[in-house]
Amino acid sequence: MPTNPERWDIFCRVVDNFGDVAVSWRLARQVAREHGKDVRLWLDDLTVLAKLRPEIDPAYDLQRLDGVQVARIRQPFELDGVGDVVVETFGCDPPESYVLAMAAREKKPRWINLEYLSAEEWVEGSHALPSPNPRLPLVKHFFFPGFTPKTGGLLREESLLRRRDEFQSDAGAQAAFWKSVVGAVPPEGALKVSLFNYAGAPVEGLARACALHHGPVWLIAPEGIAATALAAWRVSNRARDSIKIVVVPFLAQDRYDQLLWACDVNFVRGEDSFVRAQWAGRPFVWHIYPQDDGAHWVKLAAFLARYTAGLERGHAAAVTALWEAWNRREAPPPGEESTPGLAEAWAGFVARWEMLDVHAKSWSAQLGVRPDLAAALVDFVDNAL
Ligand code: TRH
Repeated sequence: MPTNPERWDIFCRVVDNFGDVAVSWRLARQVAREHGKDVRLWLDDLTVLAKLRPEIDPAYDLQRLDGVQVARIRQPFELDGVGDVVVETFGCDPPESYVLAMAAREKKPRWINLEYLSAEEWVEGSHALPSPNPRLPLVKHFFFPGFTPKTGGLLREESLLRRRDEFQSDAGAQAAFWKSVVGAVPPEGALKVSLFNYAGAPVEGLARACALHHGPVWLIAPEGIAATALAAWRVSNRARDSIKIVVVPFLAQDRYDQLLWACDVNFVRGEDSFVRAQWAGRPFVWHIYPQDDGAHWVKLAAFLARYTAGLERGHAAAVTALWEAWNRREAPPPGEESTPGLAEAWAGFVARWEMLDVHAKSWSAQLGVRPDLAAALVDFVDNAL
């Protein structure tokens, strides 16, 4: 750590789920560890971070982990200095008194709004744009994650792809992982599928489709929505013994990476697990956060267009068919088996597994040569502002 490192204050407010905190924590840890900044992560609710990092004790207002000071946003907010760099994630607005203190500082802090990830075209045009504050002598800049060089890139720790490759080429490490999480090692040739989705995903339809698979299938679900649906399915489908339903505890964030690395197909959701699945270099299916106005279909199509661009037409169609079937929310019409097309789409996807696995590795390699988001943000803040 340089003698007098710059102070970064990163603010995050928990809306719902884990992703906002997951992204904010990852950024904070990387800016501290890999760029030597003095980082403080402000959260209004510490219970979510404690799920991702069990070392965190939600009872403490201030604690340190991995070189990051984790502080609670208390009401009324107690000002304790202002950062040289201020990052608000997903438009969460730092406390008013803090913003006034930013404006009062002689050397104005550099203020960043880290936006949500999208593969849509318009992101490039909005990335790094300034937004002068209408009433205070402050300028905020928008920083957009993304999949192209004209965006802020993706969160990726320095050692991530090296650790992934070491794990995926070490059968012993994988066996140790499975024993520690499940208490057993999947049989040779079993298709290992991890499930992390929102409510409404046709989980039972997928279990039925897996039951038609020619070999053993392990369906692994961290406790939550998928695990509950699978347990219900298991009750009325005891006979289908080629399927092993494996419910595991919610894993610490870095262990969840290993689950993604150890599986053959990963069903992921939201933003952070979506990106981690891409770094895992394995075929994956994205359950996008559904928006009432259906805007999520545009986001899904934008990413699919980029992701399948390098794929032969039949393979691209197979990926698209499964992703669309998985994101269809309507329950199957009464008396019908499952979400229309899911079983066929799943069979078509699995039948192309080898090709899709090669593609998944080339996709993560393609993204992996670009600067990661934390490095791009530090560079932007240090050299462009
Ligand atoms: O929890 P999410 O659904 O969060 C999302 C995102 O914030 C998204 O931007 C927002 O629009 C939406 O909520 C409302 O999904 P996400 O982003 O994948 O975050 C989940 C985190 O949980 C990710 O870091 C992986 C982690 N995780 C574990 O650490 N252990 C586990 O066992 C599992 C299943 C997940």
